[in-house]
Order: sequence, then C-alpha cells, then structure tokens
Amino acid sequence: MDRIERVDVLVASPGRNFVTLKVTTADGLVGWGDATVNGRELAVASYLRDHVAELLLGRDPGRIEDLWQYLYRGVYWRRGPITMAAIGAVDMALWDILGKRTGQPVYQLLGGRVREGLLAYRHAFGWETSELLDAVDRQLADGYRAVRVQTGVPGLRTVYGVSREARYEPAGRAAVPLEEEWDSAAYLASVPAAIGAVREHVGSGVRLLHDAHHRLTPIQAARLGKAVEPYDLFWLEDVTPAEDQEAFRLVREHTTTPLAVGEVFNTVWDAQHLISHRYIDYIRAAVVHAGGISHVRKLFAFADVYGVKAAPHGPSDISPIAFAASVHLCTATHNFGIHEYMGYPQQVHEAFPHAWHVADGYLQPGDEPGLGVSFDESLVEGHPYQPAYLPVARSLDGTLVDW
Ligand code: KDG
Ligand code: MG
Repeated sequence: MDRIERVDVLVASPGRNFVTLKVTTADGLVGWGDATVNGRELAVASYLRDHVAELLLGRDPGRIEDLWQYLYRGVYWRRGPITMAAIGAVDMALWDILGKRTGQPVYQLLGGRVREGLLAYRHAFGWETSELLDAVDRQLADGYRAVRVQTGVPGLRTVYGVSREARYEPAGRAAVPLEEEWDSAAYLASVPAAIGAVREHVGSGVRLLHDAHHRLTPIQAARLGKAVEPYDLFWLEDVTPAEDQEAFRLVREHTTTPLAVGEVFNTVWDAQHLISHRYIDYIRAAVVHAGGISHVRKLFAFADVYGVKAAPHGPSDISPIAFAASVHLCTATHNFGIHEYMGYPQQVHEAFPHAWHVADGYLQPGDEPGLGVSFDESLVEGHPYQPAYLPVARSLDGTLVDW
C-alpha cells in the first residue's frame, strides 16, 4: 500500500490568485488539486495547511471515499465554501493519483466516455448591442455553438460581467472590492431587447444563455423568463438567490424558459429541494466548490433521477486543475448538459500545463493518466498572492444588492 508522504499548499498569482494542493506519495506519485475560492483564497489555504494537511499524512491515497467522509463527517463544523473547496482539492488530487497509479485517465475510472465531447459555452459581452453582436460573432468564428450574452444597461455606468476591455477578469486587484451600480428596473426594461437582437442576428441554430447573477426577486425573475421566451434561451442563470429554494417555484410556474442555478452551491443538500421539485433544468455546481469529483458525482446522479442536467461552472477563477476534473467527470456523466468555458489568459495556460482542450466547440479531457494537468511550482516564488475581489453592487439609492 502506498502512503501520502507530503502535502503542499501553493498560493500563487500568475495573472490571478490560485490555491493549488500538491499531494505526494511515498511511491513518488503526485496528485494535483485546486482549492481556489475567489476573494477568500487565504482562508482556504489556511484551512488546508493548518487543519487538513496533517490529517492526510501516512494515509492510503487509494481510499478516496473514506478520506472524503473523514474530512466531511469527521468534522463538527462542516459544509460551506471554504471547507468544501478544501475537501474538493484533496478529492481531485486523490483521483489524480489513482489515475497515475493505474495508468488511466480519470474519466475511464469513473465509468468511461458516454459522449464524444462536451458542448462548451463561451462568454460574449458588449456595452452596446452592436458590440455584443460582434463579440458573439467572434465566438462563433472560433467554432463555438453556445454563447452567454451580457450587455450594458442604459443609465448604469457599470454592469458586472460587461467590460469595456476585450477580456474581463471578474476579480479586480484591490485591497477592498470596487463598488458597482445596479438597477433591476432598468435592467428588466432593456435586457430582453438585447437578447432578442442577438437571436435575430444568429438565427435559430446557436444556443444563447444569460446570467442574472442572483440580482432579481422571484417575481422579477418570472417576468424576465416570460419576456425572453420568444428568443429560445438555452437557459436563464441565477435569476434569484437560491438560499430560499422554494422561491424558484414561483419563477417556474410562470415561464418555460429553462433555469440554471448552483455555481455557489457546496453540497447536494443545497440543491435537494430545487432538484427533487424539478424547479430547475440545470445544476451548475463546480467540482472545486462542492467537495470534489466524489461529491459532485453524487449530486449529478441525484439530479439525473429528476431529469435535471449537469452544467458545471467554468469561470477563470476555477483553475485549470479543477477544470480538468470537471471535464473528466462530465465525460463520464450521462445527464451532462453543457460546460461553461470562460477561457484563461495564456499565462494561466502556461502555469497549469493541461491535456484537456477544445476541438470544434467541444471540450475533450485528453488521454493522459490521472487528470492530465500540473502546476509550474516555480511561479510561487515570483508571483505572490495579491488581494483581489469581485465588485460589490449597490442599487441607485445605495442599498447593497445580492451577489
Ligand atoms: O467568482 C465569481 C465568478 O466566477 C462569476 O462571475 C462567474 O457567474 C459566473 C459565471 O457564470 O461564470
Ligand atoms: Mg454565473
């Protein structure tokens, strides 16, 4: 039996902050995990260094499920993004080690390929509709068939997810979060027409998605869902905060626009009511933030029972390691729907060499043993953590609005 010999927590900022877990075994196998929690990177690094690393030393890395249960059920204070990202990083590192030990890519260990590729969606944004149409065209020209469309709101100087630059990074480097404006009434008055313009521009074959970032009340969300029905959205995402899972019933009862939620969920229980009542169509939980491959696999299997599809979160703040884990899991998941691929700057691709890739708008896991991804540790030295936060939004009277 092999044993875990070393656990390193590597915090580095090659363009943006990432928390990477490196698990080394006595046989010299290395497993990589991602524990990045955007804006709370040091908290999860401390959780791993100060409370988890010691627990892993000497243990059999092949007992993936038992170690998951040990780190989850064996701790009185459980759940939440920090705990679950820490467990998620350990879990993906152990699957990586198992793959390397057996010479198999992780998707083979999870039951093997159930499709030839994962439909990926990209982001397109434009302050004006004409800029948005150009951005959509660029994604289609790159071979993608699904695009998330976000646009400016007349009267607001800033809108989350809509940059005036060609690319945007959600977290801005600053000691405290920037403050943006928000006005749900202005948004509701303008966004359906922008989505309609995109649909008219691209015709019927392209999948269009839109993200409301939890900003609406349930009745506003219901109204938006009805308003965009003629434009055949693939989904409307995060229309209202899901702490109150029953709130989605109201949205569901009023619109046939498909609903997606869950990128901030950490366990299957966060989505239990939503899924078992069939209030949503897509569950967005990420391998890193919801306890790793082992737990998200259960969540997706639970969703499958109710006809809900898996559609993982894939922004730039999830490192290419967790992205690899997600691509492997979805390659072997029957009820997969679509995968977000926000994309990374070249610097991040180089920091995390990876076998996963995109071909013709579809994600492929590659065939290297394990997760097929690693991290260039030499970057830790010259690229230290830099405080960076998502912006905070306030409505026009100064009231803080939901993320
Ligand atoms: O950390 C927050 C980002 O990941 C968030 O902006 C991404 O809403 C998001 C999405 O759908 O990718
Ligand atoms: Mg989102």
